Amino acid sequence: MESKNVPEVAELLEDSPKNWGKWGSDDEVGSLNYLTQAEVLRGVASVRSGKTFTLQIQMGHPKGDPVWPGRSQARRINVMDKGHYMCGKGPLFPGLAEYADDMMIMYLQGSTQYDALGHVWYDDQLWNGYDAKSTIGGLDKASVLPIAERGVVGRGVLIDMARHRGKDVLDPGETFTHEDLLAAAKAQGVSIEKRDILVIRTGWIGSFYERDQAKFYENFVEPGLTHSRELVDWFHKMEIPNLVTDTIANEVTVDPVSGVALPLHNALMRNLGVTLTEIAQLDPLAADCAEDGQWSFLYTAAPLKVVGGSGAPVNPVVVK
Ligand code: UVW
Repeated sequence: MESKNVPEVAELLEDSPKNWGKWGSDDEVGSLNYLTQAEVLRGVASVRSGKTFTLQIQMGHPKGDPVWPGRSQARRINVMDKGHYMCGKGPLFPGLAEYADDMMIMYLQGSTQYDALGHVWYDDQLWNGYDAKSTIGGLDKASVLPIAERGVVGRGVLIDMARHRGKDVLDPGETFTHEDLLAAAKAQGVSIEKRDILVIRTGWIGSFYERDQAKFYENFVEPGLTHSRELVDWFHKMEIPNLVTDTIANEVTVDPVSGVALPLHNALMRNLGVTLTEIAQLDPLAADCAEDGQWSFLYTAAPLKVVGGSGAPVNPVVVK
């Protein structure tokens, strides 16, 4: 992805704002600190009907699972089932109860997931200034564990960019900005409020199951937010704690202006401590929001407690 004219991410983000030190020199959850008890209650106050939605994609879907190119899909392996008993290999318990057992091999970013704040960095420093060497052999600092221990609860707001543009799914590489989000919110009749968990639908992950897989990964570039200083300042000013999207990487894969890959992972996650949630399934939630006109809700999530993990799977639950 590198080319002679592409600046280094450090150069692109030279004056970009940082929240390092804001919550202490040992902080590992960043902008989740904005989700105080008052924010939890603001989320609870948005509940109207009691309808619930889960946002994880299926693991081991018959059509495959969408993953970042180069990662392999999660593999579930049966290690015990009726077949073992049928050929005399099942353990004989007193009372003769039988059981099934299985294991899974997967990338921790290989399903709907939270990125640890230390997942991506530049200039040898992670979130809060931690040394990038602390990632060697497992993340000693800013792993997914503190996010998992804390949990994420607040008011979520869904912005349906695909619907706003009159499409089922945005095009590969199609970009949008915070101004577009605000225009879509206005059209939906909802406001993006300070400290909202920002959930953005592009239709991309849902389309994975309808497309030929080779085509999905061909010249891989997703639709998504694109970097600008104004956008980063907006996230900073709005104190957005968590960005959730139905794409694999939360932003347009390669920024079309600078040519830098994944600049928002650095500008938002490394520098501001915004947690990123990727590969969410948002189509059923979006369809319901379009029907009842309610685009805000209580959002709750807690990734798995993986010690030293650079990310972990999650099944967020939304209550409307
Ligand atoms: C990469 O690590 C490249 O992306 P993601 O944050 O989507 O897992």
